[in-house]
Amino acid sequence: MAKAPVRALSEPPIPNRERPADPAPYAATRDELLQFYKEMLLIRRFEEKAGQLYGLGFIGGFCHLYIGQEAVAVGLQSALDGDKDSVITGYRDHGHMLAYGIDPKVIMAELTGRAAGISKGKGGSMHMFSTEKRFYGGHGIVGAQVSLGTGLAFKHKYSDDGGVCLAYFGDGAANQGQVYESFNMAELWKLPIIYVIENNQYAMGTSVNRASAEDQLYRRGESFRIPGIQVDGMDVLACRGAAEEALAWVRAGKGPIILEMKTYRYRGHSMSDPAKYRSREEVQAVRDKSDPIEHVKKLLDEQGVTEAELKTLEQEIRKTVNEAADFAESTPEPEHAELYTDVLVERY
Ligand SMILES: Cc1ncc(C[n+]2csc(CCOP(=O)(O)OP(=O)(O)O)c2C)c(N)n1
Ligand SMILES: [Mg+2]
Repeated sequence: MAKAPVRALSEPPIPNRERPADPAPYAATRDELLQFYKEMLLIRRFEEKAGQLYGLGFIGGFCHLYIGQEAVAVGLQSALDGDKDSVITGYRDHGHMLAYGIDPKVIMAELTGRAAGISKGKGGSMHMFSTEKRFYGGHGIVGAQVSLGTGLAFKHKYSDDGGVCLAYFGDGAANQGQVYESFNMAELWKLPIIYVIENNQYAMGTSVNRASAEDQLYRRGESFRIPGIQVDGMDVLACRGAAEEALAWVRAGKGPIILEMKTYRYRGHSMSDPAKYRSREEVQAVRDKSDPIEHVKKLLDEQGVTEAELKTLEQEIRKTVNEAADFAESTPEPEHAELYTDVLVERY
């Protein structure tokens, strides 16, 4: 009997699988580019203000800022269908909410623990939710949103609603066991989900290279036959281009896909971070060379958008953020009776 051919270990894997095409950068119109700029700048100014309010004692508990990573949420979410797709993320969630067009006032009021906050002031920074917008949190358990997101994708498939789930998680979360159980099910059942690894290079104080045997995180789905694409997460057009490719893959019924977004967190992990694990020069070099907002600013300049136009925009954004902060400081805290509501959902 003829023996099955033996492949040398050094040979590349058998190319028996279809792969997504390499994404092209999104060809944005002038107006779309302006919109990206606006949304990214809103996230940045909002987060700076949140940092200040934290320092002043208006915000309690944990608070993880998204500064530096703005292009990821804005680029990816701009490609979604707001009527049917869903989003889930971890605790670094303010930017994702803002990129979804959720009112900055109710996000800031959630941060300050007020009744008008999007989770009635009971969730805080890490547990923001808007089921109305199909934004399912806001989760403090590292990696939990990957399994929950896989459940959301199951729901999309089960009810045949045409939706896709975008499930964000970090480079640190990518080493959690439940991520791989989820990958297996998602591919087996061809669930409509895009796994977005926001590789901001650090999990608290541990760099990705110190913690990950395979640090090319887009490859993490290989043994489950889930394709992956590595994306410049500091370039909003690259992010949007990758989202288009990933959505086309998933919407065609080909199952899950992984996007590894190479990005960078400028601020500390949370509001208390000794910052001993990297140098100031490292952070400054990224700010100088790869800032996602400066990048779009240059593109806008090439499109003939003037400094004066950008200044007006900046003033509008500062006004929006200041109004959100004033609201968040002045609106009342929840009634004590609220301790007993939203604790259990009963279904009959
Ligand atoms: C299951 C679990 N383990 C540990 C923690 C503590 N913890 C909070 S954030 C974090 C780092 C996660 O890093 P990463 O996934 O890269 O996300 P990033 O903070 O960079 O956005 C850890 C270990 C936790 N919240 N949950
Ligand atoms: Mg990280």
